[in-house]
Amino acid sequence: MQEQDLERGIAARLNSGKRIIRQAGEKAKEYFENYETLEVEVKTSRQDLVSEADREVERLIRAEIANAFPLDGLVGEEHGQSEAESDYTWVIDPIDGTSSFLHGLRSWCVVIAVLKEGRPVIGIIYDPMTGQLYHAAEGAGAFRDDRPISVDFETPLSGGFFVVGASRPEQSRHVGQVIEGLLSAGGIHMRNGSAALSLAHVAAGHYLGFYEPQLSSWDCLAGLLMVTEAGGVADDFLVANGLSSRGPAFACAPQAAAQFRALTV
Ligand code: 2AM
Ligand code: CA
Repeated sequence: MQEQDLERGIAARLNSGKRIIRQAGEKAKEYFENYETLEVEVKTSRQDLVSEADREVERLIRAEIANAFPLDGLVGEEHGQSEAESDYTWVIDPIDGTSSFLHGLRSWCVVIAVLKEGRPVIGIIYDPMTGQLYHAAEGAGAFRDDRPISVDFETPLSGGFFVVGASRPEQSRHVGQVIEGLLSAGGIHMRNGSAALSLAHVAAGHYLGFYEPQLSSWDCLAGLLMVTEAGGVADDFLVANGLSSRGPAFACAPQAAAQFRALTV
């Protein structure tokens, strides 16, 4: 299927989502330029941070969506959930990679996923520091700046770059074992602090795979769809977890998926 063949409701939300995410990204970038002046609050742990930037950028995204699609539902990391009166629900993370952002590192992004009748149909990830916009629509492929992207179909696990993320101390043993197995098998471990940006980079063929044992839906739904649409293998996060519960996220290029999966269980 081509993008021009998408059904009207999905095409309209993809167009608006791309406009809204750029606007949100520019606002977030203004905050980032003065990140040292932001007051940082600790949420569930010292690894789970938030600032005015996250809250205000989410407000902007919510206001734009409510204006364009007033009946759609909305779930966001910072301001909770509003129920849908249409078939569509938007799942947003104003800043994914907040820890990177608040430490002055450039690996963070804005994330939007859209569900239709509970199924992810759109994923949009915007990297304001490079101006690159990644998007995918169910059945229509994955794109960076409107040009098609695909996973790396060539590299075996050995020699490939893999992201293994972790944010909680109780996962340390498990994550240590996954990284040890990966390194022993000749894989290379990398991490940039943003699950969504990492998944976009799997979809674009930079990283071969991604695994994190506990993520929220807003961190990973857009990126998991993007990897699938780019020819990769990815978990169906919502089958195993609800929209508001945490769970594992796995995505990989097909030729390395079984071997990488075996290292994560
Ligand atoms: P965030 O920046 O939106 O919080 C990095 O390992 C990934 O984990 C990021 O996508 C980050 O999203 C997320 N993350 C950070 N703290 C977390 C926590 N306490 N629980 C679950 N995910 C978390
Ligand atoms: Ca966030």
